[in-house]
Amino acid sequence: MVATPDGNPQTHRASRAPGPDPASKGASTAGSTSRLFLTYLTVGILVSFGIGMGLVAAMPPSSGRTSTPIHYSYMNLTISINATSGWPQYSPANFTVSTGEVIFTITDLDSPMSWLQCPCVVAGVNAGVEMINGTPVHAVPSGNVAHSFNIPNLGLVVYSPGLSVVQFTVDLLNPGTFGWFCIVPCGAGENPYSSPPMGEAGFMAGSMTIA
Ligand SMILES: [Cu+2]
Repeated sequence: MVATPDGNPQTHRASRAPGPDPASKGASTAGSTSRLFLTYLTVGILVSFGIGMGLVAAMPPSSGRTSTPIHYSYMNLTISINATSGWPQYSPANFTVSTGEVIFTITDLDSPMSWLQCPCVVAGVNAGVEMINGTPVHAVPSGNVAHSFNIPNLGLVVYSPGLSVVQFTVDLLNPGTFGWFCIVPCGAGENPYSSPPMGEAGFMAGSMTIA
């Protein structure tokens, strides 16, 4: 095998394809950089436009409606004093609501009661507020909290002041049966935390079925 005159193919190739001379290199690099920039800019604009049109096609602008609940309904609960036992009682205690957005109204006819240890923060309802006699609140004043309506498995917590009307809205999307109860110490016995109607089914506890 005979060696080539310089014996180095790489050097050979390099000498056959010389790079731009140092004087023109700056201008040429700037030129190709700006061409590259324009290419990227053009591609970027085209891609953005394409994505934009795609989004418009996929999500046509709604005709004035901001949210579109599938279905909404009402559920009315009343807290009154049971004539026989003298205990405060939710009615109905066991009920069924439709899936979708449900607007609850609790009409509390029981007398006002102070519960200063009350956590009293509303949770699990739309916008995080309940309406007390038409006024939206995130936390219920503890000086007058007669009862509550809690569904732990839905993260739902609302409080009902005495002699008031409470309203709240929840999105109940999944069917099922959920237990509810009142956590406000409304027991009629010596210990209001443990005596009936606290925890008493049909009075301060029950079940809500979503169907
Ligand atoms: Cu209660």
